[in-house]
Amino acid sequence: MATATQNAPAQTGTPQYDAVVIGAGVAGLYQTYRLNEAGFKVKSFEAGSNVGGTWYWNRYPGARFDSEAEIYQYWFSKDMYAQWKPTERFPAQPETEQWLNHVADLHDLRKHYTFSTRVTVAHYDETKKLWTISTDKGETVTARFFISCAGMLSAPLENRFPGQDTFKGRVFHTARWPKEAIDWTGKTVGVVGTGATGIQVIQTIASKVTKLKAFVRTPQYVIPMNNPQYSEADWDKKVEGFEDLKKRVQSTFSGFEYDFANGSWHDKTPAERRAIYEHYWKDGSLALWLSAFPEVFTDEAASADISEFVREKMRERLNNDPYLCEKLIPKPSDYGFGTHRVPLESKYLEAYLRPNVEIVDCRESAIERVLPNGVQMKDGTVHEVDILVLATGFDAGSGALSRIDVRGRGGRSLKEDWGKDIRTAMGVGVHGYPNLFTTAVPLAPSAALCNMTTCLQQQVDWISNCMIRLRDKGVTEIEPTKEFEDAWVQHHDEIANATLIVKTDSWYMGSNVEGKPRRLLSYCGGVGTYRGKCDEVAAKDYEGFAMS
Ligand code: NA7
Repeated sequence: MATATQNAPAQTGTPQYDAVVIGAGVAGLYQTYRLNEAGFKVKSFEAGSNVGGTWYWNRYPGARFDSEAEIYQYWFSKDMYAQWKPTERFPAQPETEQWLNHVADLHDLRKHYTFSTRVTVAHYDETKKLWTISTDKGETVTARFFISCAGMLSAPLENRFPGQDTFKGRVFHTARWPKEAIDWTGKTVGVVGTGATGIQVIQTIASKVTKLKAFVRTPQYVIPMNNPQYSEADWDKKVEGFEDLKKRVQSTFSGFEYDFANGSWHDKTPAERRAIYEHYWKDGSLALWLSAFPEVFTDEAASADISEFVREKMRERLNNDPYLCEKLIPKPSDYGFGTHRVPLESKYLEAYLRPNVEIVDCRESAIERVLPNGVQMKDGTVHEVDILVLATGFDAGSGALSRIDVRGRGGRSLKEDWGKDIRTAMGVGVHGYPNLFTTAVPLAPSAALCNMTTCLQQQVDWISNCMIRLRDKGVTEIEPTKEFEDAWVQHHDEIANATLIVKTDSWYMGSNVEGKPRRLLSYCGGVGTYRGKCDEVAAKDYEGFAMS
């Protein structure tokens, strides 16, 4: 089969590769697989020493996903789906990392990769119509297309506090967790952050450490995870539903199996609403958030109602202890349930009932700096700790690419462009950056609000099919037009601004990173709608994209 490289007209320069892919996570592995299957010459780089992406880096205690194992899947091979049998409804990090290793082995994907190598520079040459890509190991390669599968939550906010380098004990960001086991015995451990990650850490290590100091700033609405074991027979039943499930996740609001199915919140009586909440609560999944009522995302009254339901459940679990309830339950004035990421947890709240767990309220007094022996607050209080865990999150969506020196037309810098305003064309490209394809960047569902495997595969398929089409047409350059990108941004903003999410500070809005332009990262029109729009562009031979 002829490759795009072989088809390239001489005046465009002949790159070494048809495509360079960054990342060996869920998206990068699949992108590498698809391009190789289609006969493209592909070179992939991964900063980690092995495959796994998120599941390679986030090996902190308690790490597991909140998507059911039957949908956190690749859909291109039923045999592969049948072969790898998850042991739980929500498997933990080691099992997911093993699964991605299995996928890489099965399809012999490692041969395309250079591991332990970070892409640091990617410059587009307008004359030759190719990208020159350099790494931190000194390698430089050229490729017609540059494809980022670098992840939406892969740029950790590590250096959060002054004085961190003076700390005498060990300090870990959760996304840079060491491979060796940590000995917690006899240790006082500080955990900063109570997002989905901090919650998993706290609930897991509370019983192992001598003392745990949880630095809490914004309390969370949480849902207890129902995580039954899966037997082989359970899995075989799931395999029977493979085709239906594959179709279903492509059309739901969030790429999960469940979808809004209860009509309007307004049409229900308080008792009916309550029964629906209770039903989903028992399910112990994200269904309460992503399928109870759509108005949870848009309507103040619905939001207040479901938020109070969750608060009530949380109060019960905290034995109605006034101090704990005050510190750990969001107030109506804080934000509404589901306007930022809802974590599933396992006895997280109960961890605070233990005598060895202490809350440090960062709203009363903020963290000022890290000292050699602990953490100093603004009011001068010092909390001595032996180990400091930073569950402080990520520069989400745009961070991974912004940390690379990406230059498009006329040497324009993506970091500078996104530093002013985060814009993309459907999340698969950026005007001004020809032959750049993106996954898991802002303005697509894969930037945040989606079952990631569903949304990443859809983008990879779109990109791969587009490249095949370009090859067939003998086209060497593609770029979203400014008009198309502007229209997409406007469409995205219209939907985003109709939600309550834009009123809440969190990484969904980029507000966790100082100076980051505020915009809802995730496209919120629904996964099915997004897919339809992407398909429509492809069906119209990539309308909105200039080709030459
Ligand atoms: P998140 O959800 O961004 O959480 C970060 C946490 O760190 C959050 O509780 C922050 O409080 C806290 N934080 C950050 N800076 C500080 C300072 N200076 N002082 C006190 N507390 C601080 O990141 P996660 O890793 O938990 O989750 C990211 C996603 O990964 C998650 O949503 C899943 O999709 C998987 P704040 O809320 O800003 O007050």
